[in-house]
Amino acid sequence: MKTIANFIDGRSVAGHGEKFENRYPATDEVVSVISGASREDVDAAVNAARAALQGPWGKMSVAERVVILRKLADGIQARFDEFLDAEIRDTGKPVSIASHIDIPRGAANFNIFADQIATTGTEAFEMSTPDGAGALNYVVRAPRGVIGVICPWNLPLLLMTWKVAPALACGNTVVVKPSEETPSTATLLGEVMNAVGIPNGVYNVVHGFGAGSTGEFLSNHPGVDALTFTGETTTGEAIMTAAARGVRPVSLELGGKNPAIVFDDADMEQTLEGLGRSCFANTGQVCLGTERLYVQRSVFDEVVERLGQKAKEYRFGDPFSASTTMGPLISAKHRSKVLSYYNQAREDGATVIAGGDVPAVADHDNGYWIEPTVWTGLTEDSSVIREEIFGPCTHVTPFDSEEEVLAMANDSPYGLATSVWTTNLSRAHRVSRQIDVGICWVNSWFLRDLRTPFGGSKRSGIGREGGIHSLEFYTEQRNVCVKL
Ligand code: NAD
Ligand code: 6OD
Repeated sequence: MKTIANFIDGRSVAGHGEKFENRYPATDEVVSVISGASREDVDAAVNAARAALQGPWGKMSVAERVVILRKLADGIQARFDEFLDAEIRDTGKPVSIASHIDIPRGAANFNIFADQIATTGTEAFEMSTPDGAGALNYVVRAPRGVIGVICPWNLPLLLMTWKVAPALACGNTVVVKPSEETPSTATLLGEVMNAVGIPNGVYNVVHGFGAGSTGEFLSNHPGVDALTFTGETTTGEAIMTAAARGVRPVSLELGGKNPAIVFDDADMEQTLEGLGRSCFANTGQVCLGTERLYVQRSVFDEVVERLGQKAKEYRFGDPFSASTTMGPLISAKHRSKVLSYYNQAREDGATVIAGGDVPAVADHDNGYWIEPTVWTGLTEDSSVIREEIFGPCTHVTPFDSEEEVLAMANDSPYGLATSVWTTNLSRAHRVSRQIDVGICWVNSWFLRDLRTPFGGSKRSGIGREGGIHSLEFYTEQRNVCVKL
């Protein structure tokens, strides 16, 4: 049995908090025991992170940090199979996904932010003064200090490094609280940090739960200078409340109930391929995934039929097998939540086009499996259409006009992402800017350029990360005014 400890000040440290087990979602077997961090352990991690700001890390030039970031990317690639194994055992996601998305992006995040910090300048303004001598204003970027990083379980390494890489690029130190469901890759990254010579205390990991536990200890810790969080909207509210104490900057990447819109002139092959991924990839556990699909009436039957067919083609099974295309959900608890919406859809009178149940999976009877599901026939006020389910399911609603579909797409408390499928270029531009979301993909989905601003509007978050936008969050800009 693997034991997982905290990573504090460059060392593996058994926690004094709650001990808990982690289960393999594909079989329900216990795969590791984690020693959670107590309040004192979190204290030690934050203190180590603060002390590291005063050590060699705080004196490094940008160029030196860039070299280290690139070594971190290489260090992940060098231990690719270990990261892959750890991520699959924690999440149950198929090897095809983890090897093409999670682990490569975990490494890429370090290279991207090495590029960003190496090439980003700051503003300068020449000004005139009454005596004619003039003055020069320029801006310097200072690290914010100790960053608290609180992460979810759906793309563990990817989403954690999405925040840790820019934080380190900017010269901060971090204390990471991974999800209790997925403690492994953050811990493994500690070994890579040591291997590439990152000074002790720059990267720390504390394990445990959220409210009343490690997450709360970290977000409330007065030694944390800024908080960055990805997870549910209600948790985001708690983190924001904690950040208010001490007036600390906070970045929130939260939940979604993302619409997709298919017009009758869409390229159907491309559209169905994209929708198959956006509705079902990672067993629907992607914050950007489509759970509300709006299809123009003349192609409604075709899209429903073909999407239903796609849902039925997924293959469940051993996540380590290349032929498995759908893994289990993260936990028994999460499956109960998703199933409650499957039941609600039936009670509300939905037509179940595909799925709707728990499949039997040979040799993996106890895994947290769920069928990819397509519904039609619900009214827009159904909780199935309004609330984030975070499972492999979508409801399809027909529409007649642009005006009507825009009203339905925007009628949500969330505003994370959308996709619009059409071959009419004018319509693509016209519609995409009218949807109140942070990201609109046209004829694609989850196509990421990491320099772009990433985040949500409404209850899907506050702030933007990515490229220069991450530097805005992870540094404080200071103006220097020099009288000439
Ligand atoms: P969650 O909010 O339950 O947990 C996220 C993290 O917060 C975990 O580490 C948890 O232990 C911690 N936490 C929970 N309560 C806390 C508290 N009171 N104080 C401090 N920490 C606390 O989310 P989850 O179930 O892990 O992830 C799924 C959710 O994340 C979905 O809503 C999904 O949409 C969202 N998500 C959003 C994005 C995005 O970029 N917008 C990306 C991925 C996931
Ligand atoms: O690609 C990213 O940078 C990102 N933050 C993806 C989020 C996916 C949500 O599940």
